[in-house]
Amino acid sequence: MKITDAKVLISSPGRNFVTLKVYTDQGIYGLGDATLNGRELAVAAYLSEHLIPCLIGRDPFQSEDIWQYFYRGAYWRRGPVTMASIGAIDIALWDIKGKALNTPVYNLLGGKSRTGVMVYGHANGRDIEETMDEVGKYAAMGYRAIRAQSGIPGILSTYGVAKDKLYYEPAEKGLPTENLWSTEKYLLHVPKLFEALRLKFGDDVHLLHDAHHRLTPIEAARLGKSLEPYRLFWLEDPTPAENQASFRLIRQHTVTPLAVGEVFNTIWDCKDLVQEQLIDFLRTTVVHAGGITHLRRCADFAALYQIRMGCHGATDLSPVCMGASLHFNLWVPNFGVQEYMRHTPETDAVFPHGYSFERGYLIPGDTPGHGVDIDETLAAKYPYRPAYLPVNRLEDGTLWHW
Ligand code: CS2
Ligand code: MG
Repeated sequence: MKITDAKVLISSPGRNFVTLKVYTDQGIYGLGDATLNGRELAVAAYLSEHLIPCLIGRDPFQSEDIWQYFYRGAYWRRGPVTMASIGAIDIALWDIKGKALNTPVYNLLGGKSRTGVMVYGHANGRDIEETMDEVGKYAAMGYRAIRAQSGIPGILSTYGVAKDKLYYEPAEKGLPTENLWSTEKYLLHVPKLFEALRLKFGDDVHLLHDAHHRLTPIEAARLGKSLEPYRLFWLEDPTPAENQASFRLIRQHTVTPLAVGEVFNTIWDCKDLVQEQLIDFLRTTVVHAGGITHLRRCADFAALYQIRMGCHGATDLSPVCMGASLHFNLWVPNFGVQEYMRHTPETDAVFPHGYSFERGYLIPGDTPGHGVDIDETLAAKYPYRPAYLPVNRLEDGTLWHW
């Protein structure tokens, strides 16, 4: 089999998605997600200008060699743009292989290790009351794991707290907006939220929280410690992880489980965190970690240290990424949970897919490949619109962690 062509499709059915379509000489095509929130066109250009010309003529079954060729051959290794581009190609090649062999991708990885993929939903509200109501709605929908974020008294708008509840979108149209942030107010508020949630919902539901890299290590340690009575499933991104050693300080003070990695793109980003057992869940996902080929390597490495996978699954990862991620998660032995922020009906219509939600689990379906397609005619009706994540400043104007 030979790759004959590939093209990049950019579409914005409510939010921007970059999709790679790879064609073969046997009439089979594969799809890969290449979306990098707020930097979409950089990945599109990297693929069209630099990778696609080198991809044509290769055998799609040699996905390992193609991965190594693009990773090692470029000389310039790693980084989100490079790795999302390689990731898109890799996802498309696994899709082609599954279709050619008439089997779902999870069978190529080693088959089912479980019957469904436990997912967590996003409950968020302006205050504790509204957040409790939202958690109640997710529990009623059958979710077994729920992430809770609440507005903070005295802070105008809080990242992660949205007007649209079921279809929360982190980026905003136009140039980046700026939010104000106060760590002091946040640290006082969050334990009150989780105390109220445990009182109302008891012990059966898994509760999660995302700190969005906003804290210093000692502040993160304090938050983890103050949340211990409420037994979180995880506390996510408590502090930025460029300096992986920061997590030693957090670990010295708290047993609240930690989840990190949605901004990671290679195994090197998590090397010390994993080897020193400084985290409990690795959140890197298929597209941003160079595809299934590299994410599998990260997961196997993490498994040696009893760290489980908890892949990022916000709305800015397209249904193509979600499809690939579900096959990966159905197989991966050290699975924890998968994030599931529901896509809008417009997005779902552009990306017809076989996965479905059942009683707190996503089931990938048995369609050959990863089971997600694109309706190109519909996609063409939604042209790209610039949109960015907000930027954060402290109350005195200091630029703060993302
Ligand atoms: C968040 C995301 O889902 C999460 O855990 O951190 O909303 C994240 O901010 C966006 O996906 C960034 O593009
Ligand atoms: Mg997050």
